[in-house]
Amino acid sequence: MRIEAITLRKLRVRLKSPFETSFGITHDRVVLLVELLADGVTGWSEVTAMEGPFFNAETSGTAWFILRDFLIPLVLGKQISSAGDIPQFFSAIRGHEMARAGIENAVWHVESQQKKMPLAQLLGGTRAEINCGVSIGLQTSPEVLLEKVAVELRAGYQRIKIKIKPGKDLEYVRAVRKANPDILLSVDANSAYTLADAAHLQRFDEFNLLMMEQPLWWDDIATHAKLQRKIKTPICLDESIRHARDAETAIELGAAKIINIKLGRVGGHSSAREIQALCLAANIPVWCGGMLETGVGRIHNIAMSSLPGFSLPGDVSASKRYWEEDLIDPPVEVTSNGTIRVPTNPGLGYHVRHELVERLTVEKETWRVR
Ligand code: OSB
Ligand code: MG
Repeated sequence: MRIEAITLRKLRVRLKSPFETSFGITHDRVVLLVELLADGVTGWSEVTAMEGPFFNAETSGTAWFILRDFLIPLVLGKQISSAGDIPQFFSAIRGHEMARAGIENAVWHVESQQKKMPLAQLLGGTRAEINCGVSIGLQTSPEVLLEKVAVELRAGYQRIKIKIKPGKDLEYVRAVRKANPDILLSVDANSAYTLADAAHLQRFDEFNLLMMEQPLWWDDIATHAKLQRKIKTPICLDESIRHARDAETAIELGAAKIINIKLGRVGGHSSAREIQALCLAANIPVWCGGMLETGVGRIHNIAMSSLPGFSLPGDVSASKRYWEEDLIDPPVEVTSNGTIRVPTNPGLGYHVRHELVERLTVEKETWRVR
């Protein structure tokens, strides 16, 4: 196929309610969408970088800049045989995984339509439905959190993950565990602690957690291995896994017993598959993380989650948890068993709502061949 045109859009979309993590509160999600035309077929993807560099180093602004000045010129007008070729075109670029994923994932969407296959199947997915959990932001009190947890459990979600930070941790987790002795429960610190907190983090051992996600520095692997030797709760790495080599290092060092794969954070479907294959061979369970994506990113996450080895419920939830109106039709829905059916029709299996996308667009630029 030949890449003929790429349109980048910046949207500002209001979340149904603000989402608070240890690194800040998100009210509006600034969303970058990639619309890529190849051989007359349009592919869509979402760049998952956030507005500020507080989760990882990328932002929607840096992604726009890197896409415009470096990534798009490397692929525009190029003839490629498969979406899996894209990482080679970007081999000279250091970092900026979320920006790269924006191009690669859109090309996967094109390829799945050309081949008249569901994207999940093209990627090697084997599951008919995926298991879903939810991520619940920091709350004002354990009582408020308990109510949120109850709502999600009633909806059928299979795993509850709660955000923690110093001062909003043990008490909150204790309350949730006491009210729900048997649920799959995990915590996510988004790098809010240091190794000096090891004794404190050890106290979470009593809650029988499925995992503790990224307790230490966003870019650290080695110190997580030191912490893992001091606590029983399995550590799951999120922020600090950027590619398969990071996953390999983490597994070798004993820094992660579980890995969260985020399609954007690792640079796209090819890299995600490498990490999935590596973890499957090493017997490390993986699951699909979320970045408060709109439907466009969410449906790529569903396809990825259908791969073997995604044995734990992911942070892939219904559109209506975050959005009044999602950018896709139909919206993503979750069954009462806490699963999402993997689409069986060609492509992503959902329709992008072009008019709604246009209405929410605050910036737009198109690059065409010639
Ligand atoms: O660390 O998993 C995270 C949201 C934004 C940035 C980082 C994270 C999250 C979430 C929400 O936990 C996951 C989702 O439901 O999209
Ligand atoms: Mg996380």
